[in-house]
Amino acid sequence: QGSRIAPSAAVTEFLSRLGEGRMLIGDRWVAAADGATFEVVDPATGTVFHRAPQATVADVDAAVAAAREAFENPAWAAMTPTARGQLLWKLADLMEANADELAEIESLDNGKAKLIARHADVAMAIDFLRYMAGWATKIEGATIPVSVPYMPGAKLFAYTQREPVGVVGQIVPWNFPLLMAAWKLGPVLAVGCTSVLKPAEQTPLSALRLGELILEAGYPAGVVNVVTGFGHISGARLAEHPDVDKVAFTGSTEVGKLIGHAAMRNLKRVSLELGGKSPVIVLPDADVAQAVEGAANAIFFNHGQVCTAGSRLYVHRSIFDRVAEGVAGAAKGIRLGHGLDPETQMGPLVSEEQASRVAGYITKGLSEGAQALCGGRRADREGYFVEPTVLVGCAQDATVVREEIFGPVLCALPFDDLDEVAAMANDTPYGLAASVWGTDLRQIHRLVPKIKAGTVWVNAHNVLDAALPFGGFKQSGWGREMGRSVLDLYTEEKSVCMVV
Ligand code: TXE
Repeated sequence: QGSRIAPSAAVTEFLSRLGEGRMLIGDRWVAAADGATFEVVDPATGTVFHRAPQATVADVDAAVAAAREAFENPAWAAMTPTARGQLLWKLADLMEANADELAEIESLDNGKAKLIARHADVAMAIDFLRYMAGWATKIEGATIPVSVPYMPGAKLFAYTQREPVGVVGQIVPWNFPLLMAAWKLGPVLAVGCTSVLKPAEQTPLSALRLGELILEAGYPAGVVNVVTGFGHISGARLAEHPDVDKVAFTGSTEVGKLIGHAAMRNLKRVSLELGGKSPVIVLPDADVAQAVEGAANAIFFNHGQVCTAGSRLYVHRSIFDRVAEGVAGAAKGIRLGHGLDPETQMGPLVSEEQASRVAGYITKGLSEGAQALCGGRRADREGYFVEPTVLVGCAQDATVVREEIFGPVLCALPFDDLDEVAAMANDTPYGLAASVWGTDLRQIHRLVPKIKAGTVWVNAHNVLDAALPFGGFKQSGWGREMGRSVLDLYTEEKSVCMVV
């Protein structure tokens, strides 16, 4: 077991290059201004294997200054769209050449299985950057016919153009550290903004490795800066910084509201991708085997640490027991283990805090009257493992049905008709995603428009594509990432009107 989970030579070298705490400001790898560091922990064992710089307000200020300088540097500001696209493609190629190492770093830092990190996180990050590389040359405006009543006879020519919004502060979470960094940096690099990226304190490493690859690709100094540190210090400074033009955040709704407030003080642009409590709705005519497998993946993928996790399962009463027991059966078969062990299907949760939080929710659910069809506790082993859990018998207003748990915990509830399930699905402050499982297209088409969510999947869950806009209704967020829509978040539209 021991040798199978030892880090590779490439990862060991990367960690020793970083040494005792280095982060990227401009093109320099620097320690925090006061030399402070924080622990980077392997969540499968609880051991500290690295220390990262704990950025201070002064460090964030230095990174923002570097980003501002880069934004104005002709080497970046005057780079042609074609060259920006080529550079982004080159970065994606470098990530592909180092994909195995990136996946291993992600697995060590976050706990997820390396195989999944390679084929989901890293592969999707590369795919997204290539998709965004294509947009670099397609950021267009429009010509608009205009006629002004108080200028009779005037000949006017008007058009719009899109310009990069400027210096962007980007704060990302720990559940998909590299992929979230790529979602944030892709549009920055396509449209010509610059970034100060702050990875989550639980998972700083893949963003630092990405920083190395960004310099290797040939980006001018300061186009991307990576500051590692705590949310309430470096994250909060980024959100309020007067010289940051836009803040982009993925994380909890609670922190999203703080960031929104801070951004509003200077009327900064802000985009927020926040929490969810996504419903999985199984109609009476669904293919039961398919729905069971789909519902299990919807909640257990990435250990339930997914903003779109299908954490509420609503099943038509006629097939409720078969589906709920089916998902519990699937959960019992999941092999827990260290992310670097090739046999592992589910790793630990990211931190002790997250594991005890999730276990606390399970205890609360059971005390509020739920029964566990499987799991129901922390796994009896070292590290931050929680057993995949299926709860039944929960009331619609139970805490476990209402709050985002962000762990492998599913609440299954029965329903009787479409209007009832639509109301139950929408009975949440969140509105990120939902899935509907069934074969009767008329019923599905009736249900989809009733669901208040940014994404609705049919006979699938968690299918994300670079070309599909992604974001939340209600308290799940503000703005749409990915697809063509993300360009609007990173550009200002300028109207130009001339008398000819
Ligand atoms: O998230 P935070 P946490 C949810 C999920 C989870 C809960 C807590 O329910 O259980 O949040 O996780 C930075 N100003 N999600 O506490 O705090 C922080 O450093 C500026 C859902 O880890 O939101 C990190 O980089 N930044 C979610 C990032 O915010 C601040 C993914 C996310 O951390 C800050 C993660 C502040 N005051 C958690 N405080 C999703 N929707 O995908 C923290 N940060």
